Amino acid sequence: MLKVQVAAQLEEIADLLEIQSENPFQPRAFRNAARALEGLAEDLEDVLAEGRLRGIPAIGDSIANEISELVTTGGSKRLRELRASVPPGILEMLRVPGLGPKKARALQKELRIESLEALKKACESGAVAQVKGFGEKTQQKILDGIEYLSSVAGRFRVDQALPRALALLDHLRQCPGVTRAELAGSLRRGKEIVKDIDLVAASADPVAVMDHFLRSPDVAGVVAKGETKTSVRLSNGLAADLRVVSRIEFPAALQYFTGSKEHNTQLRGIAKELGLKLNEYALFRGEVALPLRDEASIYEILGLGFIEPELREGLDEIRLGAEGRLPTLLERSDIVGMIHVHTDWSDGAATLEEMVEAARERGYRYIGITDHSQSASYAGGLTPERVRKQHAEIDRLNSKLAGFRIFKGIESDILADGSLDYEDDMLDLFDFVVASVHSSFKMPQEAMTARVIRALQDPRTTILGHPTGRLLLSRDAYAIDMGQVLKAAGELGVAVEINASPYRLDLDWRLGPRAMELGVKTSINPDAHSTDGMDDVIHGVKIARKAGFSREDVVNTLGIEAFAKWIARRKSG
Ligand code: DGT
Ligand code: CA
Ligand code: ZN
Repeated sequence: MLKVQVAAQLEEIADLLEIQSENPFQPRAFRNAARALEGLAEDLEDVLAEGRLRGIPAIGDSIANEISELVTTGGSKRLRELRASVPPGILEMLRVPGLGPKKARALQKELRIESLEALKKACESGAVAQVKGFGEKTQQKILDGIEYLSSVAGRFRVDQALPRALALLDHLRQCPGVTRAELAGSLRRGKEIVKDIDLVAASADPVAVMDHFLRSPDVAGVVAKGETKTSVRLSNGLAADLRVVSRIEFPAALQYFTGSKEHNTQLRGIAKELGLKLNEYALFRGEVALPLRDEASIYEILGLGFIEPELREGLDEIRLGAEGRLPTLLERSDIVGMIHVHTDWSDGAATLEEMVEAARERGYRYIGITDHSQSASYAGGLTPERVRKQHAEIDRLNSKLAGFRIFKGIESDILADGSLDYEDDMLDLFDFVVASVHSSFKMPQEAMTARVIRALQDPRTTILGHPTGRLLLSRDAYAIDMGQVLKAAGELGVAVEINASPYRLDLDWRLGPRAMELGVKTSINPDAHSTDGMDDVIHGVKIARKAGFSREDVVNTLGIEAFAKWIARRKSG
């Protein structure tokens, strides 16, 4: 069983416990254990086999037993009992943004509400507002949440899908008859939200491959099983489709099932113009299938160079390909600086030293520490005094480090009037400033746009953080005119981050071409709140590639000295 699955089951136990009882300690212990598992770098099976589970600080004896039962049997007695004692509708209610187990328990107790439908009715009749601790505002929030839930139903963030997809792929590649297996669909294209997982495999024995696929540990149910296509449902509700084709058909099938549909339609048009025919099996001239070495051969034959999967959205990639003007996309290895990192000086989980060490281990050459600024009291924002202390600590560490540098940054709140969150002489102490909106989200668009642009005009602002404030599948962007913001950023020389957290992925890739046209640079920032959070950079790189960014467009590809010069340039100008 996968780490993420075990973690999810521990979270479910925590939810169920919290619905059942007011004692906060047990649920918290399960949640901490879930987080510890997610952060585990090694294989869970190995850790378990070597009896090292109890050595993990957040995992006590009883939870360790629970975990080993989950891993070895795929379930646990505790979980089954809890599930049986809590109506399933209540668990479903927890998916409503802002409705936690505590509120769900109160609603069950006071109004006997045990399902989403009942909850919706009770909100509409005004009954929820009457419950102690709820009120009109909460009732409206719940109603909005229910509506949002139905609008995002059946969609998953990339972090909910990618690890499972890679595990399936791994499993498939272990099947003896499989010669090739790849990810296709929206996940291969690097979309931030996906509907399902698509896989394509090549084998002479599709039936054996299908059977092997069904034995993947994450498969919870079979939706359809055929000779060439099998659809399953995974333990988190996500669907996965596997197509098995012959080795000869594989390149065309991979191309077809990678999509997008719009891209494919345009590509077929190009083929037609050349007197060829493209479908999911082959590229034909007349009745003859042209020999294809791999997927890239298709694009070559069609005279398009190679169009990277991330660009295949049916925008202008085919025209660019035909004109030989496709960008050389950013690569993961181009990113050498780890920018936008929180430590336990504010709301991060790890110490400054641990974050520095983690960045070094991952091969980065510098790190930009950005804890929260003083107004962010909810996140342990730094008072001026704490800033000075942190800087002394950074100086101390920097003096010990060779070939690696810590830059002194801050994630400064953009206050409601657009000013930054410290006096100017304080701001001057930082090497760079990431300016972000964390409050007063509900401004009219014009006011929000002016507020953010005012922050960009401060010469101390280096990077605009998560520019629209969206949380994927849970909170919409605030009203803001990104066209104007990008224009200002381009003129002022402020970079706009691609926040690489899979919950954000903000700047949206769809704005990439516009940003580049306006001369806006970006920075791929994990917004890491733990050492593992640094690995979110991979999601940011995919989005940057979708946006069409090249290495030159991204500031944290610069070496130490060049980056230092880049961040200093506005202040001195
Ligand atoms: P998703 O699943 O909504 O996140 O997005 P996709 O792009 O993965 O869509 P999906 O899973 O329905 O189909 C995978 C690919 O298969 C799609 O990108 C292109 C290809 N495909 C599926 N149906 C059609 C179709 O009706 N026409 C064409 N041209 N291609 C299709
Ligand atoms: Ca798909
Ligand atoms: Zn932030």
